[in-house]
Amino acid sequence: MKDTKQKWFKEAKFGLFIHWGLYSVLAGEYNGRKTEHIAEWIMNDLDIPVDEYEKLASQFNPVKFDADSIVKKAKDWGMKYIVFTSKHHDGFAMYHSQCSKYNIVEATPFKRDVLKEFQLACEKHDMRLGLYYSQAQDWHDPDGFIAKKDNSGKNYQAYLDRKCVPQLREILTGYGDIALIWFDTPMGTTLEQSKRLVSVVKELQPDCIISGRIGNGLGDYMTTGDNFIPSAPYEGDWEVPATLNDTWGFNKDDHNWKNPDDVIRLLVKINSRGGNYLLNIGPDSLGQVPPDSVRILDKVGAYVRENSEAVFGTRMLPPYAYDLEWAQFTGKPGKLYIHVLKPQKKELYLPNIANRVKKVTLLKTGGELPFSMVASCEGDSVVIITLPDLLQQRQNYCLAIETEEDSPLFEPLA
Ligand code: H79
Repeated sequence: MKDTKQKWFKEAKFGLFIHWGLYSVLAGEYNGRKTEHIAEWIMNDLDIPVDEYEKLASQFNPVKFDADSIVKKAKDWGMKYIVFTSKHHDGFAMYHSQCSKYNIVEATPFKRDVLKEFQLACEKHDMRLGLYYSQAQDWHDPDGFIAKKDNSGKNYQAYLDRKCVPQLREILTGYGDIALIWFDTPMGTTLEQSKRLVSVVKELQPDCIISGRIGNGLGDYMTTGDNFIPSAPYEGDWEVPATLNDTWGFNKDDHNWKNPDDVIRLLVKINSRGGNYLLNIGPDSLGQVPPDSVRILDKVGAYVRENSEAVFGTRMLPPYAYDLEWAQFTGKPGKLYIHVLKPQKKELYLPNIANRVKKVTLLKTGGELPFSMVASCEGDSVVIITLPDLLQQRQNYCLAIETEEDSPLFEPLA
């Protein structure tokens, strides 16, 4: 079982992933060819030569970028941490690196250290900042790994010594407290090499936690597969990285946006199973967050804000906790929250609740709802909650149940 030993991560439940880099300039299309896949992979997918891809830097001038407004939005959406791509697989540093000129300050007309701007905005808005860093794949450095290519001639150790470790030191010493390092795709990283990366991180920032994708089982918490939502709970600390459409980096042609109602359901589903939801935005070449992402997250954020007690700080519910078509459940000791996600009629029936219910309230207002506990024909106890007129046929609201016992337990459903 993974344990970050960091209370903030256990309680966070909702974070913002930001994928932003040179690939955002291409927005899914290079020389009239479109990628069919995740847009930040375009260099690899369309076999763009290094010297061609490098030229994107001279076109990268995101004058609309405003770290403060993005961090403020994340705060409004109820998110507790941000993870920003300091260097993705393409090898381009989104901060002022001293050990590679291939960085946003030295290689672009923009010349601004956007990581520094994120740091200051996060400090101002009391937001934790984590950094994605691609430790094994680097399509720019001759010794970085490249997925789907022949890597036999690579001296990965030389890459670690020359670029990866020095850059890790930079991001861990120049940008304040870093909440976590989000390593990804370990590829050929050996156990010794993973251990070295852990020691570099912990030596510089002992409280900085390390994602599961450092490889060799060393991470402080478990990261599920991209967009993988487990149906059963996991013990310990874990997180689902997820997209709002089908790409991480900006793709102008990807309009396959998730429905905000589905995103709300996914959030509370992950929370009920004990996990955090790290939800992605991919700003465009000007630094603007896609309006559809804002539209979706505004709606999700309104739900989270109104019902933050039923999201933030919730614990894993037992594996047999309800997973109903119309509702998801989250819980804390002595509290059970029913997220009502589909319109319901006058009465809600909750069978098989083992605990004795003390009180039912509408979480948003604190207003009490009448309820009764009766024995079903099968002999279990059923809680019947009467919905006021105002809630009937509504959806996306949350009811809080106070129970007598210390934790919200269910009997297994038959
Ligand atoms: O940063 C995001 C992704 O770029 C990264 N992880 C998330 C958080 C990631 N790295 N690897 N992968 C995701 C999976 C790679 C899938 C691939 Fe493909 C399938 C790579 C090669 C085949 C898709 C299809 C991308 C290129 C072709």
